[in-house]
Amino acid sequence: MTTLFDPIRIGDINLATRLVMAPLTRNRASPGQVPNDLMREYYAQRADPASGAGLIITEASQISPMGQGYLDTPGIHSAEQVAGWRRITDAVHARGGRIVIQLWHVGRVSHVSLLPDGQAPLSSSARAANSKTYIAGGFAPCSAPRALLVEEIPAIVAQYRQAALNALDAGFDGVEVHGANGYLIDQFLRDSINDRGDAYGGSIDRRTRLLREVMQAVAGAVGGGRTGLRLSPVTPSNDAALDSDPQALMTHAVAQLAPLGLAYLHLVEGQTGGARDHAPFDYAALRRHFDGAWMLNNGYTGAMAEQAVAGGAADLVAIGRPFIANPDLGRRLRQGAPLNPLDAQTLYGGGAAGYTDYPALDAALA
Ligand code: 8OZ
Repeated sequence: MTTLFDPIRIGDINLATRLVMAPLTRNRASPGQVPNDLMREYYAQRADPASGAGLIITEASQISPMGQGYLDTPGIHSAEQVAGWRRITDAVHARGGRIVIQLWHVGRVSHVSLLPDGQAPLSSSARAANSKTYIAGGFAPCSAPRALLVEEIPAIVAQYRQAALNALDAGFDGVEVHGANGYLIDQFLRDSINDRGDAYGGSIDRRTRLLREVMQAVAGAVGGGRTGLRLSPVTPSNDAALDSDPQALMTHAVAQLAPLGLAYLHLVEGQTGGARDHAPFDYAALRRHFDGAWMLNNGYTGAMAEQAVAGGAADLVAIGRPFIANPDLGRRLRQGAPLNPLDAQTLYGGGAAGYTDYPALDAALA
């Protein structure tokens, strides 16, 4: 029987365990959206597969200045950002860990104060997200977007490609494209948001075209075996209303990616950070269209994760919030040790408090 703590090879990446640290936005990058030494300490604390994660997926990181939607999130588009990430990947690898970066374009989930020259956010349509983002001074309603012109789309795809190349320069083991949670790619996928009449809107095949072009570009640049994808078929995050047929949409999206030989697919089941049964969706049926490693996420306890791997529902399980409060979550799950509680006040922004000061078991014993 396979356990959560057995090794696995996903694409070209060897992992010591199947316990994954999910991508978690923490808003602690330095000016210029540059990853810093505090972030390095945070990731390094969680990197040793014997005590932490078999794979770390970084916090979502914007591929371009227009891809940013929240204050102080890191980027992967400037030389300074690549240098900052290099120090982090070196620290993770020194502890025997593996780390991929989540490539992010927020689309309409942004605010003019965060964007170059106060531009309007970009999306598939001009429909505004009835949602909030986090800017200097606190939460603010998302700004009204403008629909990307069809001739602007190749440049967006090229930004994903360049970001993936930058990620390899920064020493990452691979990349995960963020296709979930109502951000740009999801804004093209769903007919609740995408009202385009061109080659990127209308039929399922056209709404999945941006995703397909992005995945082809990224996998073409760094190899399918170093490329993953996160999808959230039914999440309502960021005012992403349900698609009229999520099962058909996701099936087509995933089936069309088969030639790329992706390392893994990462599925958020239900409402991200909320109800796992938020809306009906058959994740096991979707899996039948994918040959790579199958990663599940959302609200997993250690017991649920062990059951999912042992029972074959998942090859890997990504756990988010418990990894914030427990740098040694892997060791705690193996030992059945109690978990530190999460301080929700220190999730977004700030310094070491609630970030790098959660105690490990050995520190608690000492
Ligand atoms: C929480 C706060 C800000 C961003 C996501 C990147 O939902 C996020 C995110 C989560 O995927």
